[in-house]
Amino acid sequence: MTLQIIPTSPIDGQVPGTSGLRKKTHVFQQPHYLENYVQSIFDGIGGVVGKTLVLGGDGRYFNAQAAQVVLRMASANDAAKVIVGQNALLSTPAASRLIRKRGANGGIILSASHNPGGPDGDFGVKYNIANGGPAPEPVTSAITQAAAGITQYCILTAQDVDLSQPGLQDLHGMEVEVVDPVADYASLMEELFDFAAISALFQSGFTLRFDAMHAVTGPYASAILEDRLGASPGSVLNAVPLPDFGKGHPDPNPIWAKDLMDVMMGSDAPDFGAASDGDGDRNMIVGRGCYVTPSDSLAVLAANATLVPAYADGLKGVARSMPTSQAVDRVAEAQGLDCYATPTGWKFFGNLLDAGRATLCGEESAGTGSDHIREKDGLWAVLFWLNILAKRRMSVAEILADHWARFGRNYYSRHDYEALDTATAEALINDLRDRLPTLPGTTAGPLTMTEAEDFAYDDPVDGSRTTGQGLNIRFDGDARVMLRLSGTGTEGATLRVYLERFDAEALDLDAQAALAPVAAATEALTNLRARTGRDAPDVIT
Ligand code: VG1
Ligand code: CO
Repeated sequence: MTLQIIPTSPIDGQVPGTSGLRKKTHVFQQPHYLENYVQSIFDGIGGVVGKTLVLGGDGRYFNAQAAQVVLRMASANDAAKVIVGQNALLSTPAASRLIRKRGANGGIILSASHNPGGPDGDFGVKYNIANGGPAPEPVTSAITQAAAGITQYCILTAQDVDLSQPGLQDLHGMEVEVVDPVADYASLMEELFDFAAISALFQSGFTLRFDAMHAVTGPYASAILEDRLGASPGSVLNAVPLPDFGKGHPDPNPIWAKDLMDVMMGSDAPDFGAASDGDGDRNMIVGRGCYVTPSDSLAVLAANATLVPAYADGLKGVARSMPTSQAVDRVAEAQGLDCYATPTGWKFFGNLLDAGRATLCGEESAGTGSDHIREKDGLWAVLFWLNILAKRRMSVAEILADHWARFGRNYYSRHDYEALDTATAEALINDLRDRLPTLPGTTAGPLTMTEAEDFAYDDPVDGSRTTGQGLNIRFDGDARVMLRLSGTGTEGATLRVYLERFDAEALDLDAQAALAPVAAATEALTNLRARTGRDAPDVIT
């Protein structure tokens, strides 16, 4: 084994987005690319001398090789220890849990989350801090700066570390501890939820289908839902993580989890369906004949939280990303809870959770979580729903109908325009931003605008300000649209258009029909079709 110091120079585009650095796999496989970025993480956090890190990934193509590079670099940079998931696997929530439980200084998660994997797919690297959560803005800025000025990296020449069995090993003076990726996470879930009640629900004949989408959640879902809780064998589908996710798109929404949706809308659907994404932090919830939007799911969890042992004493507060529907705000108002609206990305919830200001957090993009860790958590959301169903003994559809009857319904949908020409998409946003001050009081299509803001967030805990987080336009009649560009895509620009309208009386409309006036107003406001040359969104969720 020899220690090498390799001269290098900065590589364009090594700037983390909404959730880590995400690029095409072949970009990450270029000489020095991964090494430059890993060294920049180490340099950006003030070095790793004597530190303990957690390491794992979602099992996608290049995961295993990249994990070996991180280990050799951590050792060469004098880290004391790396705790790594067996076979270099860890779901994002399990990594967050492990960082917290072991008091590690941070962790590296190898994942491009819901983006497809494989040689032609995407790869990614995320850094999480000691609270278990995604690196906040000051840390990602320091990493970006380090990447922009990098001159060398340190790496060991060594054989691959055997990650196939749990146990301790030495890598040139650094301890490598291989751990079962599921055990700690599963025991945390058992502490939070009423496993006895959920087991009894399954014993009563309740049926479930969980689609792991060939991604990292499979082993977790099989161990918890089938082995511990007694869901019938075969309830967890696509449970073996594959490097290319079975050529699928591991994004749990009605489009990409269509197989599950078809089953759930069919005549002999099980009682409950769920899916998770590449790295296990997202969730989709669907009842028999009844899809639950992530925004509604967050509101339902908040309204029913005291049925779960961990939240039996009530919530400290709730938080949602700004584009997420305001359904949870109504629950918070009814319960006298503080409700925060943050920019998109889980990193903005960390301070609220650490400060004990919020217990539940959620994003419209199928992310829900709580203060049990510092990441969104797909399987946790599924268990939360199962706990509610076990206690209330109603169907998903009945729970939703009951919720809307109490709180009214926030019709909600997101329209994505993918792989747009970057200049076109940026110009569309910039033009609209320039016009914001003139909009209130004027009309757009069928609606009158009441407010228009370029969303900026003042963190109530550390006082930091984050600007340019999306254009938020409110209309008469309790409706709004928000527009922003994605920070996780790897091809051109993805424009996200978030549509919302509240209705206290008409609770059973088709969501797209209910939102048609908001969509028409958005088209009138942006001239989106002509500008992008697109007749319709690529993905509607
Ligand atoms: C998207 C979602 C955002 C989520 C992020 C990471 O970001 O909109 O809510 O936090 O992905 O999720 P963007 O910038 O593309 O809109 V994950 O599960 O992909 O790490
Ligand atoms: Co994810």
